[in-house]
Amino acid sequence: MFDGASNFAHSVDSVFLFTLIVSVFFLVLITFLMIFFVIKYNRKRNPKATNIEGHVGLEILWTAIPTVLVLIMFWYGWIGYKEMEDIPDDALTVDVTAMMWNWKFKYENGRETDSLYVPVNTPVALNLRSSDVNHAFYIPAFRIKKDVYPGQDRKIWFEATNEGAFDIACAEYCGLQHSYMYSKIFVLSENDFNKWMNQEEQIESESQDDAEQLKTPDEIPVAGS
Ligand SMILES: [Cu+2]
Repeated sequence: MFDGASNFAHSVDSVFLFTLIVSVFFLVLITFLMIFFVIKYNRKRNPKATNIEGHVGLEILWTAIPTVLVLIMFWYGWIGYKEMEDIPDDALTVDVTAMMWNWKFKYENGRETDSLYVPVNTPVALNLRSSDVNHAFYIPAFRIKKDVYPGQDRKIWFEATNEGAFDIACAEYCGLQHSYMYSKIFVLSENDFNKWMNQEEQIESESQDDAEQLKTPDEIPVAGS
């Protein structure tokens, strides 16, 4: 579960884990107290009802503790959010276009691909736009997600910390084939990335081979049939 591969993974996972632990703790505590009091104050043991007045100390305590806990959740969530909004000036920029039902990536040198290629340990900024309906750009392993709307440019950034291939998904229902709107992000070493960028023609033909291979009938997912 905690195998994130970007600079945001640690902070997002920490807030998630903290929230989960607090929630489970109170779920168990409150369930236990409920059952305990139902048994303790049942009709057989307490045939005559009594009116219990409040307890100021207790009320302050059970107001103060949850308030502090949610403020801690808010604070760390806010710090993480600020970091995500604060795009480094030297980031490599890629234009991302969402459409029914795939993603297009356009690099600074004009090159276009269906999968996203980025160098490891380098800040990458994505300009997100949609050419039709609402989508959401989502890389689960990087813990980043942002809605993409037509007519509005939005930005997101990350720094990949591990080389490898990770899923890109659309996280906003955008029509019949929404569930097939997957792509891949390939995180390469800086050297490999530069080679990839400069060896345009060779890679283009490679990716054409890939595309042709994918077109064998049994590899095409059949939608809704
Ligand atoms: Cu979509």
